[in-house]
Amino acid sequence: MDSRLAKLRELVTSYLEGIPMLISSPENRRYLSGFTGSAGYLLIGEQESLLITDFRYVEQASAQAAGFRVVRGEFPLLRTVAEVVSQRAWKRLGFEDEHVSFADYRRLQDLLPGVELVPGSQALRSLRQIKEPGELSCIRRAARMCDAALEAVLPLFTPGVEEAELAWALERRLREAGAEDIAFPPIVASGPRSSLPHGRASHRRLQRGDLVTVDFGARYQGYCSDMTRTVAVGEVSADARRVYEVVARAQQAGLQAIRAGASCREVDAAARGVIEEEGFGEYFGHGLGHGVGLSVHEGPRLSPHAEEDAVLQPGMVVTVEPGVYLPGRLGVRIEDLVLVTEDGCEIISTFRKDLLILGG
Ligand SMILES: [Mn+2]
Repeated sequence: MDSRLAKLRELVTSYLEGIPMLISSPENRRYLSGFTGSAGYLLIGEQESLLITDFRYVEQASAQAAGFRVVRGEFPLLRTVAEVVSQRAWKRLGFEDEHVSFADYRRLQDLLPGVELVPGSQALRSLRQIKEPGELSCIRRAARMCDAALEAVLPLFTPGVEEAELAWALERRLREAGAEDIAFPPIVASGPRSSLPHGRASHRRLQRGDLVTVDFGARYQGYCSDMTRTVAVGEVSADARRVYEVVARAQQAGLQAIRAGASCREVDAAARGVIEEEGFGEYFGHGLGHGVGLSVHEGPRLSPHAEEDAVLQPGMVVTVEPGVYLPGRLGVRIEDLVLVTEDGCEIISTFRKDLLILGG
């Protein structure tokens, strides 16, 4: 954790002029301290690192957060945070403005009348983007669980099976393979519902001629995986095949555009261009991808709206997931998890991407 704290201090020095930082989001808290409990704050100054948590977590925090002084706080924990800040006579305090609720912000203001609260989320944006080897092995492991789970449930893709049954079968396989949790509730969207980019599994039963989009992920030691495949139940229409072919080509173009130094906007444009040329541009209404780590959606994002100067760096893990969604008719999305390398990318998801015709 020492190198991570050093990275944080560097970010704080360059953006926040060295002021102490209050960390409240569970992902950053875990990333910086190793503490996995559900409640706690980190206070990181130039000289010391404190972890403030409540009775339930004091023992666990002391074991997990090497290098942190654990302070047992009382409810509400922000009162203890304020006491610590006051004792040190800090005049400014950075905080995660994109995570702290308005109510907690007001509470902090009340408890620390003379202290200037400085928004810090922007400064922390790049903190977790480049993955360390240990993080990568967790992500790879979570991704392998997805590959294996989908392979195992393929026989269930037959007419009459409910989307919800498929979702549960996937979830169960992930847990049996050692996932501590699912990364998010699986998306299983079949037939006309496949035009819903985030269609949660429903009680709709598969029918012959359906496209079925499944988007799911595992969590292993805090780290997420994320993969989407679209498969066919029996023969599908020529339109469906055409859309599948366009999305597959767009996905390939996106993968080929990825390398260290590539602009996040340009990678998105590489895939989007293929879809636009085929006349489906207006049916691809989301970004091409996003970073994945302790959070299933984190930076960097691959999107037309990415920061203009955002570029990929070796060690980033991102998804590449173009889609085309024709309302009320059909949808296709294909998503891989990839690791950015110096001269390209390594595709972490290994499940095949040709159109699978199942249950026929
Ligand atoms: Mn995704």
